[in-house]
Amino acid sequence: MELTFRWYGPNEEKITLEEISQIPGCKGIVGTLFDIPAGEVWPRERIHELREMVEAHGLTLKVIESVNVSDDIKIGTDKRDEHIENYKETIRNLAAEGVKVICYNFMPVFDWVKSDLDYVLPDGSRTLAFVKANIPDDPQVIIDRVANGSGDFTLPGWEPERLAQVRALLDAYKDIDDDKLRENLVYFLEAIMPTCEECDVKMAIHPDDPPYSLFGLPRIIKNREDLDWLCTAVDTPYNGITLCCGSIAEEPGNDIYDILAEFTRRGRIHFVHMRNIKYISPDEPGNKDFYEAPHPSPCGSLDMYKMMRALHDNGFTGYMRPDHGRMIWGETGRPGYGLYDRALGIAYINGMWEAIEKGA
Ligand code: CS2
Ligand code: MN
Repeated sequence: MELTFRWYGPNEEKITLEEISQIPGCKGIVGTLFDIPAGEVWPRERIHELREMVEAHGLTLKVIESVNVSDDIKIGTDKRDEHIENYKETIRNLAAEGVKVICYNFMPVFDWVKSDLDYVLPDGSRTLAFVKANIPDDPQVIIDRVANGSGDFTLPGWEPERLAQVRALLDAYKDIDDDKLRENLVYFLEAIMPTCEECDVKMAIHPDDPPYSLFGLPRIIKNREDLDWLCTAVDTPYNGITLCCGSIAEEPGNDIYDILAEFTRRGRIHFVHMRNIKYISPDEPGNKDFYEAPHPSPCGSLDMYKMMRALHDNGFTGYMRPDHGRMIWGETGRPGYGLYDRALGIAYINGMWEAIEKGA
């Protein structure tokens, strides 16, 4: 298991690589080239530059999050083959610079959705939350809210250029149901798998966040059945999963521990987002509201030890990162992606892994 930390790049971050390199136990950066639009090639020189920057701080660049898949590929327009060729070129360029895992998602229009980016906990810390009653029926309202609530930062998947076209995009998806989206995912994966095998780069899909439909859009990576379908439909270890514990557990009906165990055993989990969430009204039937809790088990609804054991006991050898953190100690910045609380998350995960390994 190798611990990593997500970093958006020098122009997007106020967190420095030096600060990250000082987090004990953190081995690598989960990097990105944030400015390249989905569908275009990531130039080798740009990747090389990023890698040199990262390695100069004693860190590795083995995981990318994300190489976004264009809506043309998700919808299956006549531009998709061109975008797929570009994606393959990006895979080759990444492989040439030593990258091993590519995280991506297949969510239409939006990446993750939360109702609150600044949900205040009793201790004064601020976190991300999903409260159904605060999700408007009209997605435009939430777009405006994200645009106004994320400070100077752009959130992944919520880039202003994309959101400006959101109406047109929602329209373009009107004939895409779950089956059609599945068909398009398989088309994409089958097209790129030979390149992944040749380059030894593993694809790792991020589950839908939240793992149920919003705004009437299709959702296909929500639960155990969906993950099983994915692995079976394109049956090679290069077609794998980013197991985002928080996202999967946002549906309380999902057994996150069993899912971790099964897909680790099947050799399909290449990257893990380790996160705790706290259900806000667990006693109310059907209520799935939650906030993103500090990583330790007692702070949230998930048993972090049980999740880590499920990975360890089934032979997990991939990459892991703490997931979103709260804003604490006066820090401001990109919601979910501050330095301090995520660093606490890494320290906790690291300690737990050492104890499990030595106790085994
Ligand atoms: C991430 C996702 O910030 C986050 O919530 O978990 O944005 C994730 O990076 C993408 O869905 C992966 O493609
Ligand atoms: Mn995640």
